[in-house]
Amino acid sequence: MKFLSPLTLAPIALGTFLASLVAAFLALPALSAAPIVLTGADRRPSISLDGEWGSIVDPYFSGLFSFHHQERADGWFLNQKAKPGDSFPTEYDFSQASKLKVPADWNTQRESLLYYEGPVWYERDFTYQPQVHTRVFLHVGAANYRSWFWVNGQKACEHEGGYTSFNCEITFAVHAGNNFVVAAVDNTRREDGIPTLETDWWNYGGLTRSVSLIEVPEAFIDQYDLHLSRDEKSVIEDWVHVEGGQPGASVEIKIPQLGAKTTAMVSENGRAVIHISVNHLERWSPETPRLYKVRISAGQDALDDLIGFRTVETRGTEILLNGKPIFLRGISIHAEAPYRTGRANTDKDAETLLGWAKELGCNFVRLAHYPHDESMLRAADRMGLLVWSENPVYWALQFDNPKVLAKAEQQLDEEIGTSRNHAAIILWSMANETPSTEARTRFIETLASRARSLDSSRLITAALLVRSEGDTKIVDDSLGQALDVIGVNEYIGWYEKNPEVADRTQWRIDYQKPLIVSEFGGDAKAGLHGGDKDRWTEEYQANIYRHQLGMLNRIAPLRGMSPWILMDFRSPRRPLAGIQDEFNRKGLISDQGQKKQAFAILQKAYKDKTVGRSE
Ligand code: GCB
Repeated sequence: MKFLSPLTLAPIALGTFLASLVAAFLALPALSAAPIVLTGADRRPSISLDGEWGSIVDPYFSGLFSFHHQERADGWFLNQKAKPGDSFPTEYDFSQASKLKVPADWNTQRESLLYYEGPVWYERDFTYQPQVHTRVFLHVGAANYRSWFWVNGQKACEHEGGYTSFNCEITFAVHAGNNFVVAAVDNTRREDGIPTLETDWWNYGGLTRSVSLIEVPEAFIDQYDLHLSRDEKSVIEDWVHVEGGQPGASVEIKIPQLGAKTTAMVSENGRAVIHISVNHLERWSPETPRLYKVRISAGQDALDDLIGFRTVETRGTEILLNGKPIFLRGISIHAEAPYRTGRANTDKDAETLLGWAKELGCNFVRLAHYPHDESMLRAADRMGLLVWSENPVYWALQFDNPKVLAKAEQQLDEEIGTSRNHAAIILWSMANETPSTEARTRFIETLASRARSLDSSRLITAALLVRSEGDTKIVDDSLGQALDVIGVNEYIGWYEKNPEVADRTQWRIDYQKPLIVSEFGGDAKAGLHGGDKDRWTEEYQANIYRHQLGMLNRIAPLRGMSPWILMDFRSPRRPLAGIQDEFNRKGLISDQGQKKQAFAILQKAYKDKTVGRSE
């Protein structure tokens, strides 16, 4: 993310139209060292900017670019109001423009925007009272895909990546009284984007997650990582980073329910190393999703998080949760809102989706194909569902483009930085179904080692493609070397042959590592019935599940599965009229909540534990 250094802009007089113009001219921001990640942002007091925003659909991006495509100094971010006698026409007016709700995608809010891909402007007024010795950030839960933010006409930041939160510092731009924020959000798919041009989900655009203002003191807790040590029994470790913290300043951690407390010192790099011995800790697990209140304080700053403590590691082909082998009875989930469609983003959406996963007998969910929102992760922590968290490195990116790698690294940093304290997350997935090329392998190996250096307490995975020789499926993608857990997607019985072929399929896996079948399945329209051989019927889909379950039990290192998918989701790749109607219908549940026959089949296998070993 690019953002303006407050120092660069401090001398510019605030508030006046002229100042805004100057600022806009100077606007090409100095790149600052590292973007601020606010871990536990949802646990801080904030001023919500959710609600109705003025909006202008701008397919030619005329609000930002002149007729010769130069960046305008008088763009719509100035939020001008025409005055009598003006010597120029003002061709936009946010106060009269139609409204869009935030948080929400624009596609499902306005019929004319269902297929829209391009820029949309948003504007909202807010009153504010700056406090001394306080920094203020515009916290954006997610804006798909690129976004630009201005406050009172001054550029605050630009961001790329549609599924992670980010923070724009606006301390330099706000003043007492009435203020306004203008955002431009552009969901145009890009060849050099992550994801890239091709996906199999709807390209929901807009401010799809909440927007708020977060105030912090000059020195503040920006990131922390607190987890149970794998090496030392009953020790919670790792660090708290204090942005602007002086070396020698102290950080305090308290876990009242454990009677635990420690003080640590901030070192030169802003981090305080944490090491707390705890007694009688109840470890977080799907059966006992125990969360503890953890109070973190540093100088003037403090916040309470709710954290569960558990370990996860591998031993040979086992996955060990709290030292014990576990089988991951999972399901894949898109962030598609149940019943109403569109981007899921509320606690209720999360509880409905994860409630269905629990009803299915799951202890695990694969949150595909991008980082899901904080509500989902909090709900997984509370409900006891282990999570595979995934970045949008999906299909064929420009793996040989260093700029694309930099974007993937930035998105990974944001994903891990914001969600590293969720006990539910056990796996960081680096990619889904990427082509096996050297450039791809190098690219994803770089991401995997970055993920490990950011967080060594979790496991690294990716969903790989498999190849076939006759009736044998071979897992030998060289990317497997960089992974702790191998994920594989296969569609026997749907894209490939018929469901019965699973009965004679053998598997050759060239890695001595745990394996998760991260996708299998087939489409069925809820309520459409026929015989086992009639595609698109519930019976056909159920038959795929029956045969797949038998086959999966013959894969020796199988330690988990997350069939594709819990609920039908919108996808423009799926136009078959009367059946798909632009929904991927591989859900066990329709987008309107109707359970298909395959739901009961998987549920029975999970509840009776007839699939999977090592538990
Ligand atoms: C896949 C992809 C997933 C698709 C699914 C399908 O292999 O990973 O994103 O939606 O297949 O339905 O074809």
